[in-house]
Amino acid sequence: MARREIQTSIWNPDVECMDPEAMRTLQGERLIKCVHYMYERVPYYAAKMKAAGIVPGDIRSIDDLPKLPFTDKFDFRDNYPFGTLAVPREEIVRFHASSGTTGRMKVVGYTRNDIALWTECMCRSMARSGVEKGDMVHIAYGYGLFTGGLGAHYACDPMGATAIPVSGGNTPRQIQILREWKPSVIMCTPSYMLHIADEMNAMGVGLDEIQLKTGIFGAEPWTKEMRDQIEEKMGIRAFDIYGLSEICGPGVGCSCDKSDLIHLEVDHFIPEVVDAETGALLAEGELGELVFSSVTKEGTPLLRYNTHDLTRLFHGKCECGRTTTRMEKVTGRADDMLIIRGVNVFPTQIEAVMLTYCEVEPHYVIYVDRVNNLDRMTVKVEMTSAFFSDSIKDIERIEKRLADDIASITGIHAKITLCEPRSLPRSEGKIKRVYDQRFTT
Ligand code: DLL
Repeated sequence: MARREIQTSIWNPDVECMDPEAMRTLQGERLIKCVHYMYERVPYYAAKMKAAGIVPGDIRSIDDLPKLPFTDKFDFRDNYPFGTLAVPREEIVRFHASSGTTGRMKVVGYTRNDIALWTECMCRSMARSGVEKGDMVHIAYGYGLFTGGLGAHYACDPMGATAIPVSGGNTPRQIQILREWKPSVIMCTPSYMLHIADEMNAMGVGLDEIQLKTGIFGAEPWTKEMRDQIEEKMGIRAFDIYGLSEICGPGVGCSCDKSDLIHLEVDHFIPEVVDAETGALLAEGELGELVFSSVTKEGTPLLRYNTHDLTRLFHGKCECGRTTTRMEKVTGRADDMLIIRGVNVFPTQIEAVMLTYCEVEPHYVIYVDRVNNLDRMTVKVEMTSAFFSDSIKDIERIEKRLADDIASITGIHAKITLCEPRSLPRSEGKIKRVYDQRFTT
């Protein structure tokens, strides 16, 4: 079925299409203000600056940013719950939090201005993805401490769009709403979109019964191959929205209709990409860890916060007319990287190979364990219903071909097991794809 037309727009052309030099000046001014603000109000960051022998006066322009010390998830852990706040708790109108690998939640406080700033950024993302006045927006990101649901929700009002706060879960009800209320926009994780698509198919709900035109997906790594599958299965355009709780939630950036790269809201969140080992600043186009300075936030501002997400940055004007820095799709974070027999492997590398096969579905799980001191990787992936009915010989043939193709990309030979359709676990939010049993007792 042909996709419905979408009309994208530029929410804030003054900023999104700003002359790059003027943007750097603006960033510099905001950075200088933020450094003073943090130094005076946030003891843990003042201590870091003192330890690095830096005073606020040392930061005179955007070029001085690399002089500043990094922040990390450990700063949230060490200052849990409210020690990262730059304002008295009474000025915070909302908290969000995300669970971290440190075992303690990363708690982020928003003042009224912070909520307004977040909303502005979300409006930019949504306009970029084809949301217009009058659209009905089905929000299937979770509502709660997770930022997905409420972040999307608050932008609907200024856009003149209607929010449907469905939240995640209860898939039959999601489908009922898609079919009976006919929203034009959906927002959820890409893995949940695929699950909804499969359930629609199983229930015999056709694309002619729904009226979605666009989807805004994020909160987890996903490949271009996964995007193509979503666009085809749902008959929509699929956009990539990026964000993290510590910086504001969704809306730190979003792709446009002219490229796969993600435009970042650089007037508020100054990006850098640094070498994972040395922390040295990397040049345009080099792969490294993404670092943000959220220079206009009041509640929990952060300077040089290392997200550990891996990407590359690109400057220069986009075909869509925007001039803001863009980043490559985040295909994983340094924490997601598996080291198998000394070789670095990202789950998204495996996904990209598998999704080129018409015999399998984009539902997979990766297990890693250790047998006789040797790492072993097993990938379970679902077959399509059509292929499932084929003979055992064909199944073995595809398993071998997949294993060979994955080995040629990653350098690791994985055991591939094709499973029955609809047999692997599904997710209603962020999906867990990797089960690493090597480090569990
Ligand atoms: O996932 C915020 C969000 C909600 C983004 C809804 C987009 C849509 P956290 O739970 O703090 O916040 O997780 C942040 O998720 O550092 C990335 O590793 C990953 N992530 C988020 N968006 C993308 C994306 C939300 N578009 C962490 N592509 C980030 C790849 C993403 N990874």
